[in-house]
Amino acid sequence: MEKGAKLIANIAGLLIVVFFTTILAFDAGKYPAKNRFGVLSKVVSIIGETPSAVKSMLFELPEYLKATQDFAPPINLLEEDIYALHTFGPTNEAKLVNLRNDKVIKNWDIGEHKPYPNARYFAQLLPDSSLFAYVHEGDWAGVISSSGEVIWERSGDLVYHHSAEIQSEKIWICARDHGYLHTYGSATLDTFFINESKGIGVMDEVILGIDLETGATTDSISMLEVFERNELNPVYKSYYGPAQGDCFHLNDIQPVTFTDTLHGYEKGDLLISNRTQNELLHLRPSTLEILHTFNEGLSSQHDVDILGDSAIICFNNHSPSLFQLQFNVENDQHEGIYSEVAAFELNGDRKTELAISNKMTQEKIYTSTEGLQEFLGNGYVAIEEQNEFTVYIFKDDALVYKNALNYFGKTEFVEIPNWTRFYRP
Ligand SMILES: [Ca+2]
Repeated sequence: MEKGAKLIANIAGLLIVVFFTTILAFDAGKYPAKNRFGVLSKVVSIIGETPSAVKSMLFELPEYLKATQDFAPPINLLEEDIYALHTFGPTNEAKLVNLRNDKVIKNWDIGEHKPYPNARYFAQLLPDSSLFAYVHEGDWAGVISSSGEVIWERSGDLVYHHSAEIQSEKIWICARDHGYLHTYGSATLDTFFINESKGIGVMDEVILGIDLETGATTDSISMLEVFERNELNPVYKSYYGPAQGDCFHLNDIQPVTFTDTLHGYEKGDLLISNRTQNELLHLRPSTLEILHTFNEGLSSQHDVDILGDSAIICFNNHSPSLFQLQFNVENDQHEGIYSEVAAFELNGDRKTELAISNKMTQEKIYTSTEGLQEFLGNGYVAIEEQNEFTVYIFKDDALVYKNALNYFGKTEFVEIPNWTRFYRP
């Protein structure tokens, strides 16, 4: 091959590799970590080290942006201030905004910690107006003060993902370690034994507690250990089978805020959203005992919350299959199944449908990944429909806000929401 032709072939090859590694990076929010995809990982690593100016040329239109013109005109009938903490953006910022009037209340610079160019950040506002933040599927987490000072940060330990929930001085976060991530997605995962049955390669997950003041680990609970302690086999139990080793896939860890001896709940127990198993677990961290399970009608659920002290609720995505991509709700294949807020009694029985679920069906709200609900009091409920880039707020079951978020300076685009936190000031 002539030199010129060879050069063109090499450039074309590189572009193809860039294309596919980028696609892999966006697959369900999982990124190609070091060695995860061998040679491909090395290329991604090199791209990750290129100057930001070059990256901005390569990723001018990241997949986590959509054109504003593709959205219907927003609805905003809010009569009260509702704040949203919005985190994703090419500028690595978190912004607390007042949705009623679009006013930016506060801004934090999170810094560049993304493992791939369009990675999403997650943030939680702390009581002293500082910000806990981490990068989804990356290894950085930290607390940034209200004045922008980094109070603490940690990296290189575990990979953090999905939600994190505050329990007074600590925060619970879904995590996994680098070792498992190296082989995740591969056909040759490590084999090990659990409950004296041979598993087929299971990626462990960690229920991680972090001290919000210092960043130190307070709790590190292995899901494999939890399953072993309760004589459960994650592969056998998984609706999807081995699911490429992703047999748990934690989506949310919600601390129990009340004690109810009649139903066996103690303050400090945890509710675990265990996606691949399509169930919620009521776990006592001190004994690793699973006290209740909640699973009727659940499919790929995400955010689990407690409503008052008598109902367990969760955002039930109703995704028809584990790796099903988002598809148009108007498509015949969709069969009229939408996401909902599923509610359970404390003993695990399914409760009567909540009014909000009927509203979600009316609005045809459906997201195959992520998704959350927030009951804000005074009749307000916020819903995040991540795959459609849309945030809804209902007031006494009437839709009073529907919009895509754009606070990063490019009005032609809206950004994907990522566990947007909502507050009523
Ligand atoms: Ca939650």
